[in-house]
Amino acid sequence: MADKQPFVTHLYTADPSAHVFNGKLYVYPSHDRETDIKNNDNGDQYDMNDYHVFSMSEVGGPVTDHGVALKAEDVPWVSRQLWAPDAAAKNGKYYLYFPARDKDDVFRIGVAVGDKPEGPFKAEPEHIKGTFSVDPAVFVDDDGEAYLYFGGLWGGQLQCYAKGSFDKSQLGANEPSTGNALHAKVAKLSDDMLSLASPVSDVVILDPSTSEPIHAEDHARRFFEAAWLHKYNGKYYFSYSTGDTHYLAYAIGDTPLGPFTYGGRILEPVVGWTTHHSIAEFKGKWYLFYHDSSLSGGENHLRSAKIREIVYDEQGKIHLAEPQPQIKPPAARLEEEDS
Ligand code: FUB
Repeated sequence: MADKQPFVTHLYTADPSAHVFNGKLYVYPSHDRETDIKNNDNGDQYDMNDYHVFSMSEVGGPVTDHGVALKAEDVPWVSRQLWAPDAAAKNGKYYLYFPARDKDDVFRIGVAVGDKPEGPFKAEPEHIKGTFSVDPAVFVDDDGEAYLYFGGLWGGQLQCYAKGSFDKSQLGANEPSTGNALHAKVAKLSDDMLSLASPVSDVVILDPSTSEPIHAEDHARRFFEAAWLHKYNGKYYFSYSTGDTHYLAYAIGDTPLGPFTYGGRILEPVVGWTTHHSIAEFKGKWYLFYHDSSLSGGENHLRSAKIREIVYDEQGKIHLAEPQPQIKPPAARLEEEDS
């Protein structure tokens, strides 16, 4: 079965966050680039230094690259690694949220403001106070209240906050192996979208069979990174990557703050280690925006964003509109190469 093709091929694009603004579909991805940095569990190979914004009037139609919307060198607090961004609109302004390492090499989340969906964006001089880790996703509810979701394990440093405050000794590939899994984080945003308006709380994902939080050893279902929140039929869907098991999964809740009950998988493993996505409705259809490394030839950090239609069944469960070609997950593929 032929797989989907990337919708951008002149650059590598990953972590695509999609939104409909003014009747057009805008995608805010990471901009992967080639470097000499060797792959490691810390994610040092993901050494991105700018963002481009893309738009399209139709899914499958021509895609406009609006050029560089923000550069690392223009953000005073950033040292390196512009990772997965997201965008939001409110009060006639557009906001680009982005994670990066600060001058102490600690991941924080920043915001930059623009007058148009495609930017350019001007970054606030400091990161958003109270934020940490990576992968911001902003959801603006129908009542205008905005929520910032974030967090990512290992290279994304979320495990360093397991006890509430930053613990440097937990940098590197560590996460609890027993007890409850670490949770993604959420906070309300202020009306001007530039600061947190509530304490940071846990995005709790419950096991439907026990109504208890998902356990740390349940790597097929626990949150790893790539938070996304969308609303369908009055319910709140929190979706995420399971990291080292390479699934995109989702959980459903009654409020934007959760708790959310695990609902299933959206996508099986793709080519490449990471999997990351967004979900948006455009012209009456729902789409999954995701990435894989097929264009760059396989197991490496150079990823390309793709789009697939999704549908909901009567129970509100998510399904791909067309089946996904099945591949072996990265660990199995690498074992085969070694033997
Ligand atoms: O693109 C860099 C990192 O890889 C993202 O922040 C993660 O979600 C993963 O996709």
